[in-house]
Amino acid sequence: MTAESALAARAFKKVVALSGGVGGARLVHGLSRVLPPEALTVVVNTGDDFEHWGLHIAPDVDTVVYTLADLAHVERGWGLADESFATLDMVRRYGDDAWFQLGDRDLATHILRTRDLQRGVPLSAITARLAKALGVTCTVLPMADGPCRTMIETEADGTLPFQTWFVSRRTEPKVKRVRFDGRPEAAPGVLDALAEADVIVLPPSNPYVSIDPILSLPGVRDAILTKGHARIVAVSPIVGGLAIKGPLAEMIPALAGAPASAAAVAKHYGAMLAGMVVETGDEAGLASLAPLPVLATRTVMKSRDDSAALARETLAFAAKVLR
Ligand code: FO1
Repeated sequence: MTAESALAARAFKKVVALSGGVGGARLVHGLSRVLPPEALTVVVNTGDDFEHWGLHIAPDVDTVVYTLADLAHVERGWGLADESFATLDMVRRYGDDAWFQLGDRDLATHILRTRDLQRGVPLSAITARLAKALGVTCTVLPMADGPCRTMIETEADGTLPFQTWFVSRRTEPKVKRVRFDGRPEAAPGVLDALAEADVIVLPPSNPYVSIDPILSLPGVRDAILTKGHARIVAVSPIVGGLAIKGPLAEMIPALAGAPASAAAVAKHYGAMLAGMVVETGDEAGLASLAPLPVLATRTVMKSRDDSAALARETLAFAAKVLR
């Protein structure tokens, strides 16, 4: 750690990260290694949540919690590392729906979450209990306790629930529009954390289906603008015109009418941005958005050390631009 980045980590008493699944979880893991637990709050997208086999699945919440607990399957990007699929095999034997792969150990999470939801416990309280049991020490908040479902309006196949489009249809139907069904209140703690944050980090998550659901909740944009100056530092999920994982590179031309680039992502967030972290080589396109401060560095996170290095650099950059 350079003296500068160590100082930056200490400069911030309150850091909030908004996160989707794998890309978000990786940077959040890095932030959790650089910041003391009381300084980090992660607000996680629940637009991907859905019911499957009668269970409430919260894929991004689980990806973030498993990653923070060092239990995640790193290459796959979802589920647990030490996993088996005997239940899924049996479901297949019955000739039933096996398009969404729930692992045997992962099922424990969904069973307990569903049981407690049926008893009236809010998703945020359930998440806090499960995360604590797995040894997670920072605060992980699902964005809302009530449903806000990401729906994908496609060119040729009508409107599909997110997981149907993403997993069952492999993101093949071309996207025309993304909408969110439901506008619940933000979960307890979300608006206060955002209003009080010294810096809000947007990790390399998909803006349309991972971050926008969070921004769509009542009061979230106002909480982000509370201090009267931009406090968001975003890490670009587009590297060299491609998405590291997922369908974002095809979604940007379809939804923004522009080639996939870090600049297109920066434009999407607009005036909320205080700075943008991009892969070295991608900074050229951002010149047109000057005076937006840009840090060009290595953003691809292949290891936990990469995640921690990017977290440190992002915080050091944020300390400079928010000074
Ligand atoms: N993604 C897939 O592509 N195929 C799957 O079978 C699958 C199962 C799965 C089970 C639990 C879980 O928490 C996530 C799972 N995911 C799967 C990932 C998930 O659908 C998406 O990656 C996120 O919703 C997007 O962030």
